[in-house]
Amino acid sequence: VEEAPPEAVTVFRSKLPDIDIPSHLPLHEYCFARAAELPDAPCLIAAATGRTYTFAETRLLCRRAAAALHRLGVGHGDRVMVLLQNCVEFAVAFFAASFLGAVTTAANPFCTPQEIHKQFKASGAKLILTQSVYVDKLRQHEAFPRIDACTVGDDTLTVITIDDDEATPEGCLPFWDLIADADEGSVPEVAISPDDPVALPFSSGTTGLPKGVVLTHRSVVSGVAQQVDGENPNLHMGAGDVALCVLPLFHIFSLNSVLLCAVRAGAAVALMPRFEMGAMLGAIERWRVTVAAVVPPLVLALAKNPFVERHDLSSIRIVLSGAAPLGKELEDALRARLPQAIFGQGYGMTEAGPVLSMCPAFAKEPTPAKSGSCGTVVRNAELKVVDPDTGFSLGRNLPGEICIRGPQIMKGYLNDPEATAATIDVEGWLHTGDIGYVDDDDEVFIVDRVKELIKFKGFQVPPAELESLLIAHPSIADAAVVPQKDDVAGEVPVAFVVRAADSDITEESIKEFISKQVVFYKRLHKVHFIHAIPKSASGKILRRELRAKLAAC
Ligand code: 4UU
Repeated sequence: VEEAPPEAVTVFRSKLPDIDIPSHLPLHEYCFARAAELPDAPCLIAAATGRTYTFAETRLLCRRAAAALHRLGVGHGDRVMVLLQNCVEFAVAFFAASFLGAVTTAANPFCTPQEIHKQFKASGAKLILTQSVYVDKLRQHEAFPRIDACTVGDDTLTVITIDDDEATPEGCLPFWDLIADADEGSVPEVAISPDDPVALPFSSGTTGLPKGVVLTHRSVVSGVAQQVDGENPNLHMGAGDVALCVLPLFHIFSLNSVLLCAVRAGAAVALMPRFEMGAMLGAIERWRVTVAAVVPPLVLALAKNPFVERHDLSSIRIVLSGAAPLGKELEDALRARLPQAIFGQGYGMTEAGPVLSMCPAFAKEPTPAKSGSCGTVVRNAELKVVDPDTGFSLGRNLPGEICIRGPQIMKGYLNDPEATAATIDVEGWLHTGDIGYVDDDDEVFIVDRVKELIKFKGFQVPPAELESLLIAHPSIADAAVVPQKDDVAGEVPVAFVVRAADSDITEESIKEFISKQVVFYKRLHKVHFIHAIPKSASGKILRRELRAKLAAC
């Protein structure tokens, strides 16, 4: 892509002044900076049981977990895999790894053994923290190393389980026993550079298979600071606030904008292992949740579900929706139902740090945002909109590809300089693959997505992953997967398949073939048989043509 001459670039910036970001600090130090002032304030709340850990207790737990991991051989630069639903142990392990200069890669525990193994292998993790019910997945797949409770670093796999002692599967180590035995004084002094990685979420970005997204201490500290730091924070949270943590922590939205932002701001985090309407409404009421991060299907539930009327949700003052487009009607319906709350959107991307823009009405000194807008660009960052064909910068109200630059963006993709260079250009701009514009009031509107990514309820479904599974089937000659609009999920993946010569494979058997190999949200909703997949001269799938075909049928 050719770059526009610098003088022709329209750069959009936040109206909020830039702030000093203490990006020299390691993430754990930055997040727990207020723990000393608020030792007895609640930090982590297990919403189902009510078990609460204060800031002092949480920090101590994290230090103990770091000591335990250190004793097992986890050190600077090592990768720890977390395979858990939201729980106290997830948060503790994340910070524990940070204390050691180690890196957390979290995956959805509902993923299939083969999906988990791919991430495990690509990340180079030597230790997995999980729950006993998921240990079988690690045994089912022959490619995982043998589970053995020895120190990390050799060719066996160390698995820690969070269940009660008696439930610990053979060969695994019980998390809480390790904590009980650990001495927080034995955490080594680790010299952590701001450029050291701390988190390794997986994302397919604009094209291809899921890749490890290298997020450094500097990028995560900057990303959190852009939201909750400064005299007039963009996302105003503090002591006394309770943030609802129902979105999965293995996804960057919840990890960053809920857990890390809340801890940094001195707010409590109410952890729920999964989304279940009754339990969520009960938790909001019981813990007097003030800040709720949600995805569009949850907005739909809150706006339409009759149970909502039976609960006192008056404590909510902020509802932040993100991870997928939200219709204006739904937004207005939720506003009518929760009139006391400020409702708005954040626009994020795993690689972008993650927040590009955030509703300005969430700020300490709020300014209004329009229905349907994704808010304004975060401070200490630059946003531009470029013509996807020419790369030239566009002015206001003109839709184009959104690009972002700043200290919060990823360092790059793990072991993939080519994919990194295709996403972050030589001038440091990260290309999102989203089409949007900035209006006269600096508000960002997302109107389309030019990248391959499909989003099912905000979950990533990378078409390339499904296509590679499909073409591995002997009865399939070629395949392409594209999104189809869906009222509940936003989008669902559907496949176009070219049968192999003489094959009469059915739609049902293809769907089943895929379901066995992937987590529920990547399942195919429809298979269309065609004679050839439309491709460009260079062999790229013409996805736009296929999407148009879908829209027509
Ligand atoms: C239309 O979805 C995310 C991160 C979301 C996020 C994070 C912190 C939202 C608010 C917040 O505070 O990351 P990924 O990597 O899973 O998916 C990124 C893609 C975007 O490129 C865009 O296509 O998800 C889509 N997306 C949205 N689309 C994300 N947010 C929005 C949005 N409207 N508000």
